[in-house]
Amino acid sequence: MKLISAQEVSKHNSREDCWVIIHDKVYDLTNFLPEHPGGSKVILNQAGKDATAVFDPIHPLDIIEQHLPPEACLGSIDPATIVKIAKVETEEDKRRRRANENKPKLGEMLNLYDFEAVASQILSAETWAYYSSGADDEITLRENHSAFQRIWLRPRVMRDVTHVDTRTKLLGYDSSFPLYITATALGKLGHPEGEVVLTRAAHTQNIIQMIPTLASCSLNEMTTARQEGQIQFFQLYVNKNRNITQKVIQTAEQKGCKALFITVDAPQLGRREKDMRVKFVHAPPHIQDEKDIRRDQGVARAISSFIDSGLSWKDLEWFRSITKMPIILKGIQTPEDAVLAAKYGCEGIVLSNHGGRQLDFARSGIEILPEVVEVLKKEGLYDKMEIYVDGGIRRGTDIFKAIALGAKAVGIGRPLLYAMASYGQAGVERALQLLKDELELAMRLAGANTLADIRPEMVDIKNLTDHVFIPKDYLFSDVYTKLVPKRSKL
Ligand code: 173
Repeated sequence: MKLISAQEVSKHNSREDCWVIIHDKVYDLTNFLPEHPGGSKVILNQAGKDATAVFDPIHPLDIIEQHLPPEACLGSIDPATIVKIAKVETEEDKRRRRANENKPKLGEMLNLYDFEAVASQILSAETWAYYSSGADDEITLRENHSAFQRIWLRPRVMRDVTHVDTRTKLLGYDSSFPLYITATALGKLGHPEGEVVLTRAAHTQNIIQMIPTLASCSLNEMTTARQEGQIQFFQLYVNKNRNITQKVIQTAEQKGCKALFITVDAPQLGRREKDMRVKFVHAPPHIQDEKDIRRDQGVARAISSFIDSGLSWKDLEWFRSITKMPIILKGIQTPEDAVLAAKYGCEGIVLSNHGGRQLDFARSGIEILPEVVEVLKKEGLYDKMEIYVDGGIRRGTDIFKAIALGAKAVGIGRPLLYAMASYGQAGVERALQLLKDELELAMRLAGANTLADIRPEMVDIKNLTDHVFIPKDYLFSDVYTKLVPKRSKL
């Protein structure tokens, strides 16, 4: 391959002539600029320079082969010509370095909020804003957890709880307890290795990982990181270009994914103002003119333009025709749609509002669970599908409540990203272990030896749909960041 000097690359630094270095290769991106889903501006900021550090968290490696013609790669950078510039530590870098050096020992993490508190200090302002944000006023984001606090327990005693077994099967696959790692985008913003860290932790803890369409790691990296016997599901964002959608689904299936979770609650991405706002604060002054500000909608919106807002029930037949994987709809929010999913033959549904990131004032998955179960039972459809719930799960008792109300398992997203960002694989493993231990304790104290013993009579839901009285959640309030981050005043 042709060797190109860094000095040569630096000359091609304009909209008309734009070269960048990514992983030691030189690319001519001039023609690609208008097509870049994240806009041309982010590429132009890197024109003539090494873009690897900016590229990596947002793009899986194989994206270059998929989207650029081979001739866009001009050659390799001549290593002898690279001038290493010592990185100057900014105030923000210093703050994060200190937070990392002074963080508590992993053993001091006693619950999921502890990880969240550490992550809020360690992550960059941009990543924290992106991961933690919810839609609009973040009412649903908070409601997802507070809904669990409107469910009280009715424990049974004297039941010989020497042995408690939390094991279950999800879509027929073993899981050490009724929880899976749900799909979350852009894992490398939290950890340099990205989603494969979750894959490894899922293996040691014997739980299932749902692989995201918009992971930082490539599908190949995540499926290759899987160990013998380990199970992965696949989360799909449906591309407007159905040829691409078909290829994505079939590749996931070939690479061993066992179920297809189609996200149905995001025909357009919600407004996450925390995510949008932080961009204005941190964007360099020359791109803060009004036109650019209006276009800058945060990282998620930039990379979500491919999602098909035309997705409809009639597409299910087509999905069925191109894959043998069971189909689960992720983001069902009413009994009406749960019934439709069953009638269309789906193997499962996830009662979810996308972690409070889509429609604000959508009700929580746990709140609609009893209604969904009741209606499905009435229609004779309850046994046709598995029901999952995600959003707001932070405690073993939350899992207990979901199982009591008829869920097969719960999904968990952000808390594991926070554990991964703070302590890597060991952090994720500890977070999962804590949840499992909490569930086991709740089962023992409530008199349930197995998941089948967790009965609807063990929960009191008479206040569940009451949205007036909400107990204050002190743990959450301590961690919750106001919409204008304090840090931005630095
Ligand atoms: O919630 C999200 O941030 C999300 O699902 C998403 C969707 C598209 C692009 C990036 C993230």
